[in-house]
Amino acid sequence: MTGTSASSGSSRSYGPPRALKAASGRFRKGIFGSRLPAVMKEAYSAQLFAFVKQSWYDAKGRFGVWEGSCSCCGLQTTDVSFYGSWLYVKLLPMLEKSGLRLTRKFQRKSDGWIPHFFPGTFERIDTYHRQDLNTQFVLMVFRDAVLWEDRSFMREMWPAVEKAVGCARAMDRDGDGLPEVAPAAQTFDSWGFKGTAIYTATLWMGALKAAARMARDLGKVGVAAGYEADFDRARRATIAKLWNGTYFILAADGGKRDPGCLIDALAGDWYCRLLGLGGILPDPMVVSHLDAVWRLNRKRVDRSYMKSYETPGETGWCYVNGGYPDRRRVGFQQYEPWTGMEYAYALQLDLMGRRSRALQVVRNIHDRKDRCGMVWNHVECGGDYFRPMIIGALWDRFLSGMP
Ligand SMILES: [Ca+2]
Repeated sequence: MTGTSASSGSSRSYGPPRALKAASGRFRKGIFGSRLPAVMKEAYSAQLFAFVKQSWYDAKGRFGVWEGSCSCCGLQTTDVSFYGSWLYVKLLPMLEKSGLRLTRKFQRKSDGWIPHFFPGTFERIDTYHRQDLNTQFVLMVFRDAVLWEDRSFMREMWPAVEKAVGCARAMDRDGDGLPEVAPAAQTFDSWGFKGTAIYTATLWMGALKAAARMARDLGKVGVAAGYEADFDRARRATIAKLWNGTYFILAADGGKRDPGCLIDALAGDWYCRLLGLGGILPDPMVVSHLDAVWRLNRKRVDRSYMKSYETPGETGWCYVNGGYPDRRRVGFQQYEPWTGMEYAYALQLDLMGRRSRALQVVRNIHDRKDRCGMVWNHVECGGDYFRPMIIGALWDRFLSGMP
């Protein structure tokens, strides 16, 4: 098979056709010949299909994945790559490395802020300064160094990690050890969290835990101790401000508490668990939160009001981004589901020993997309969206036989 370089227009050989066909056959057999549930095979291969369509590798070796089809948003969007890059981080480490190095190259010099995305070119970045990017970058660097057992990559990226942590810390304006969030300045960009938000709080704690481990591994004992003290303080403040006895509420702003139950509230927690760092919050609280999501966020698709991400003919169960005990609706990004977040929820369930529920979530997504003919094209901001590629992490857990 020969391919054509999009950037140069030249024809380039990717190896003998027969060898490529045989390798592709083995790869396919590895998926469909496995003993995993059929729905997992379908769901995983569907995202591989989207990945092939959506990835961009140029003649200079720069790599990125479109956030959505039809050139939606940008390439290698940090807050979406945080999820989607799990699909290829083990399969294609050099591509993942290239993506993170490119992101580091455009880190803001004055304060260490990590860029949001590349707007259809690798020559520049957009100017959307979201608050989750710095902590997500730190967690991705740690993940890649751990998965590849690559101390030199960790060392290479360390200065950028230290600056990103400093940038996130500066967002704590009331001195409680947790960054405050500006409305719409995180991945739920049309849903304005206010004050201390659980999503950014767990990302901050996860980043501190990962950065502390990297500092220890690199012999920076004093830096590690500082991060560990910051982590303990942030953890105490999170539980004091955001735990309601059953689940972690969406946000607290002064005396005002938003009781929303966010599907991926514990993003920093599952990242750390997956990478062998243990949880950042107590197991019973994490399990209780996941159970609350099951009660409050599990809904039947209702196209009378779910209009942004659903397709005609889509029916069945979904897990919306935000649930409320009084069933209020505060915005479309709250009362509708994103499949990438639903897969992240399935992953957390599996990490906490709820495999049958994890599989049920995957099956619910697959069944409702099957009914509307969108198994291979999940829509968030544009089709063939990057975020659902997180299913690669769940696939790896199922494949390795982890309980
Ligand atoms: Ca604070």
